[in-house]
Amino acid sequence: MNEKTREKPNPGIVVLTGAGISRESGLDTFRDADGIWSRVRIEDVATPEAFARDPERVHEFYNARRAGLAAGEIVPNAAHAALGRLEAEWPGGVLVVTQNIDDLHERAGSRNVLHMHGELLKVRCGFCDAQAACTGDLGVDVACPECAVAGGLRPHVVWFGEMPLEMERIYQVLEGCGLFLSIGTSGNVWPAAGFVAHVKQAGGAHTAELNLEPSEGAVLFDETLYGRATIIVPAYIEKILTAGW
Ligand code: BJW
Repeated sequence: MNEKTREKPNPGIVVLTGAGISRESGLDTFRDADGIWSRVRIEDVATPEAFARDPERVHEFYNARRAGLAAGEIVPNAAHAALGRLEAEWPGGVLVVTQNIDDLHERAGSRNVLHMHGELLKVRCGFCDAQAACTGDLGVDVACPECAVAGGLRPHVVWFGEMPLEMERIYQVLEGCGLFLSIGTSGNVWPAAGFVAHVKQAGGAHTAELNLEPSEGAVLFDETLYGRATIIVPAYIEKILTAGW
């Protein structure tokens, strides 16, 4: 533990996660060779323009992913469990800011989770802005459970060109944390890719990247650890809980 953390014994921990943490649970990443963007084009499924042009195509893409997640074949892995343990045992605050739209952090016991790119098991109505849980298929003929109008429901996810969720709160916790961990993200997508620089600018926290390989912003981290999330994350969390950083 460095001088800064000794002065402040129970600082908060912010953990940014990306698709790599869920890879060993059976969910595809986006930019790896076998990733989602190797099979479908971003412009066809992950922009508001794509949804306006061909909503059925976009629904089909998310319906398939939702069905997999809701069927229960996909379960949290040891990396998700380690973050649940960190929150339960660390004497300060722990916040998971995830880019993932799956619910594996919650299922592994994390309670403080912000889904900055939304949640696959929720829908949002474009007419009345209501949100609702959703485990089934969406289509253009499905009516909103709140306003009863059909045709306005969309997956509650953040597409390219849209504002990620909870940004004000995220920047606030980044500025006050003692440790910033980035796990399983390639650092290609903004604003998440800029979090490590933001933390450093704010001045205090130790920063660590845990990933299969160096991310785009790897050189910005104080510490880097490369390997499979199910191996390196539990080991790193064990170290934090016993000896700090
Ligand atoms: C393992 C592993 C194992 C594998 N163990 N690790 C030009 C320059 C800069 C920015 C822009 C630009 N033009 C446009 C922008 C902005 C744009 C952007 O970033 N574009 C870039 C592509 C250039 N961003 C946006 O539009 C965002 N909105 C925005 O910026 O609003 C304005 C704003 C500005 C400032 C403040 C606030 C607001 C919105 C982004 C929306 C992203 N949406 C998606 C899809 C929706 C959800 C879904 O369908 O699931 O979110 S895209 C996709 O990428 C998904 C992910 O959350 C996101 C990040 O991907 P992630 O998680 O990093 O996955 P991968 O696949 O990239 O990486 C996986 C990593 O895991 C790899 O490194 C592997 O090695 C590793 N790995 N197996 C450990 N077993």
